Amino acid sequence: MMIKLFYAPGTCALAPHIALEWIGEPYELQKVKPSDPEYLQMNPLGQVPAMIDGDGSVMNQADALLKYLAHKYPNAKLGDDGTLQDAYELDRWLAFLTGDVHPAFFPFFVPQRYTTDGSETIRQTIKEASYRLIDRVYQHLDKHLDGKTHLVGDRRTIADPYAFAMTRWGNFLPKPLSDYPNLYRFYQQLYQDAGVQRAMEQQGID
Ligand SMILES: N[C@@H](CCC(=O)N[C@@H](CS)C(=O)NCC(=O)O)C(=O)O
Repeated sequence: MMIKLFYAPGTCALAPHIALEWIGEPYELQKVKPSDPEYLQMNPLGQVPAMIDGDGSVMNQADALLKYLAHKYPNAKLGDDGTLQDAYELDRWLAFLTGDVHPAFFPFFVPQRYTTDGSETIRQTIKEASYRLIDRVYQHLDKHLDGKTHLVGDRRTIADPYAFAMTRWGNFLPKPLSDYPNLYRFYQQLYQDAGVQRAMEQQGID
């Protein structure tokens, strides 16, 4: 039985989706609405991505799924290179994406969860605050990517599609992505990748 990935278009589920494309083994895709009662039964967190591998139980958390895929398919060489330093570098960037970049976007995508006041003005203020958080993490990524094509080492790893999915969200912000030249170049390079293109096409996004 093959791996099945549950996704919603354009979300962080794009990261494991691209990794699956790069791995090149057959997999199944299922589009879901995270708040759908049927999906909630399967994944009570009401979040995507989720994954099932064969008869196994439901798995979630984007970075854990990415690491699982890298470990399961070592020939795809998407994990660390076996050295302690590289393992640390990969973990550090996955942690930054999960713990800093992704949460910086939450108040932008779901401002209503950050206030008990339902007024439009407050929501707008919350979004403005998220722009500052996003700017901080994007600047950090931009600086790191100076002279680099990949996030970790000189090769593609699971950190790249994760960063790509979150850089793509930059297209929805008032500040243009091109204000972060290295991040923009990273985004454009990956955008042209065949696996990235296939995953985006399957999700119906660009
Ligand atoms: N910590 C989770 C976060 C996943 C997450 O928040 N996913 C978003 C899409 S990018 C989602 O499903 N949001 C739906 C919701 O929160 O209602 C992970 O890393 O997988």
